[in-house]
Amino acid sequence: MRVDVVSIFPAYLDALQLSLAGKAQSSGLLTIRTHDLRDFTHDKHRSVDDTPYGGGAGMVMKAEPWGEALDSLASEQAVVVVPTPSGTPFTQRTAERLSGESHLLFACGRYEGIDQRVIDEASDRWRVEEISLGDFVLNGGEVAALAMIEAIVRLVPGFMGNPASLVEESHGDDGLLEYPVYTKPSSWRGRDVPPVLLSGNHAAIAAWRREQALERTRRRRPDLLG
Ligand code: 6GU
Repeated sequence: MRVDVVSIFPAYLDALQLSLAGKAQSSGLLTIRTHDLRDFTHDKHRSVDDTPYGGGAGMVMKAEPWGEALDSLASEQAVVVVPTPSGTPFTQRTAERLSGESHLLFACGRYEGIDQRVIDEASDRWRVEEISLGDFVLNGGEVAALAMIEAIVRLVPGFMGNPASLVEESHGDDGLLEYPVYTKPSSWRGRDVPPVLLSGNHAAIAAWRREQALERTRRRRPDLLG
């Protein structure tokens, strides 16, 4: 999989070169490249934003540098992902779907947004998805892109050292939150690990975990139970 990220703050994405994606990149499974939007400007001040037509607060990202960046970086198979709080919600299903793509291009704008014509023209040429991380506002798309890329690339076959750890996790196929987990010592500061986990009774352990997952989901995320 190839991942390109365009931003005026490409250093936000440096974390992608750490252990996680770093290893998958050396093995050739994944290529992540970051790009500075200002490298696609031609004026002396390398300007990327301007005041909004119609008035209002803040600045809007200019169409020209974005147009050149996409022309230069988007392959025919690319999915252009635009992180924005006005996008459709990012879920584990989104991550699963995008993990099957060969080329993702993240266009990170500031929160007032990118000139709509960039999105409209890109939609005529590539698959474009405007995606939100949730109902809160970040200063720009970079942190959102970082989170989405991590959620996506860990699902690329061969990426995880131990694929079994993908099987039972929150937001997996059973639609429940993850059950609580424990490790040694069996007693710590007067708190004991639930005895069933030490029983060796695998059916009882599975039943206990399912009940814990259900109870946790009922309390924290009743919306998931429908
Ligand atoms: Cl994807 N972008 C920004 N700027 N803010 C957000 C977001 C995305 N998701 C939640 N808040």
